[in-house]
Amino acid sequence: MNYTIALAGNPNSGKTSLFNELTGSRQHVGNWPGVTVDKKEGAYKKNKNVNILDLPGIYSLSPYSAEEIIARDYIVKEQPDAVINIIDGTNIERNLYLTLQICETKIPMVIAINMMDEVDASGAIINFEKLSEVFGVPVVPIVARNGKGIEELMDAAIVVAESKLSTNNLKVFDDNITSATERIYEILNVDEGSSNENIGTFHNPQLYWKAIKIIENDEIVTEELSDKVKQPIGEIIREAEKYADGDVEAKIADLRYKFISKIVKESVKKYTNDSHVETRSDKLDKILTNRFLAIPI
Ligand SMILES: Nc1nc2c(ncn2[C@@H]2O[C@H](COP(=O)(O)OP(=O)(O)O)[C@@H](O)[C@H]2O)c(=O)[nH]1
Ligand SMILES: [Mg+2]
Repeated sequence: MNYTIALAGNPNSGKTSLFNELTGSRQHVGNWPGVTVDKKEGAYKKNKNVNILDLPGIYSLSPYSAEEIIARDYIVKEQPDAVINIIDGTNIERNLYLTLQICETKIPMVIAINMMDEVDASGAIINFEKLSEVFGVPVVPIVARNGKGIEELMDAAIVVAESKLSTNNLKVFDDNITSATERIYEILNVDEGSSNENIGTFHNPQLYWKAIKIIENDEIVTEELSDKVKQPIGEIIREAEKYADGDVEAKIADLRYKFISKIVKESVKKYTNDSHVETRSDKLDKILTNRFLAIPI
């Protein structure tokens, strides 16, 4: 099977370092259509059937920059077989904001926690199993700069691409936002001519993603709406705005930050006392018992 695996992450998370380690010298650099943003592709050096694509570095999937539009159009419309979401392990809280938004697209995903050399040197301990349990996808520690952990990462990414494993349905939003999103989803679903049976089952992840973007007041997605649905959706948005003190986008961002902050509290320990620092073999044990790495390839 041929797979395309896209690297997505914040600027400076180590995407290019990982891309170079994975592809070696087999790289093709072009441009995304119509813009002067680099498009880098290359074959995985251990398996030429796997194509690696380096997406532009971004902080969110909101359409505020050319990079964000490119990355999200690619993930949502072209749909790679899997996304490797690369996270700077020394900055997990900030990096998870993008992770949550990639989760919303329901694209098959693996999380790579990079800069593990720096994380280890700082004495911080990241609970990969816990993160993996929360997101429902593999979480693999790596050092992109020297290639440590990247084979395990690619093994996990290929399993995820084969099994189309997307993340858990995370309960990020509160009841009001959730209900507004569900109602928008149902309107879009009927408009697309889907049968009634499917209403409310969220069988169509692309529509659910659109519903979230609409409630977030995303101009690009909103402009694409048909006249027929604009009015009933507008009512739902106005109702949601009342509840969110006029700014649903800010409310949603706030709910995402709260969710992330809870995850980080549960899964990252920043020890300063040396006696608490795990030994290397403790860490290796943890990595080897990661349930996803036990999947035979
Ligand atoms: N210590 C450490 N530095 C890294 C690692 N991976 C990348 N870097 C450094 O982090 C910086 C940003 O990396 P780069 O690959 O350019 O990130 P990009 O902006 O996501 O493409 C560079 O200075 C890299 O050398 C790593 O695993 N450990
Ligand atoms: Mg780069």
